Amino acid sequence: MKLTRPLIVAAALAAALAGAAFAGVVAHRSATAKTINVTEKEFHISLSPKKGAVGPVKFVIKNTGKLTHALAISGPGVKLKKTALIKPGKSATLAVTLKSGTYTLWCPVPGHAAQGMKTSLTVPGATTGGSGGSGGGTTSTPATTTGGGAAWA
Ligand SMILES: [Cu+2]
Repeated sequence: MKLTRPLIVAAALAAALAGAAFAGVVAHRSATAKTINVTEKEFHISLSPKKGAVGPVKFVIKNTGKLTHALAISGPGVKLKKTALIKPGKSATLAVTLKSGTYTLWCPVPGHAAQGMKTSLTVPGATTGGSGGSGGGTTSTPATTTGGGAAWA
C-alpha cells in the first residue's frame, strides 16, 4: 500500500496549513481566546465566569431549555453580534473581542429578553500593556479660584 502514503502526507500538510490559518485569524496577536460558558433556558441567561477579560473571548452558548433561543451581545467595540437560533439541547459559539466596559447579553427571540433573558458582562480594564487604560476622562478640575476676588479690585 505504498500509494496511499503521499495522500496522507498531503492531507496532513493541508490540515496543518488550515490550522495555521485558523490560528492566525483567532489569535491576532499572542492572546488566546478565553471561554465564557453561557447557559440559556426559560427565561434566564447565566454566565460562567461572570466577568470577562479584555481580549478575544469565545462564548459557548448552550440551550438547556425547552424552547429555541439565541444569544446577542453588544457593548464597547461590539455593535451587535448574535448567534443563529439555537434549538433545545444544542449549543453555539460566538467569538467576540472584549474591551473594558459593560456588555449586554440577551436572547433576541421576541419576548424572551423582556421575560428575563437578559444579563450583563463586566470587563475590567486591562492590567497588561498599558494602552491608556483606566482613569482619564472625568478629571474636570474645577477652575482654580485661589486668590479670591482680589484681582477685581
Ligand atoms: Cu430565548
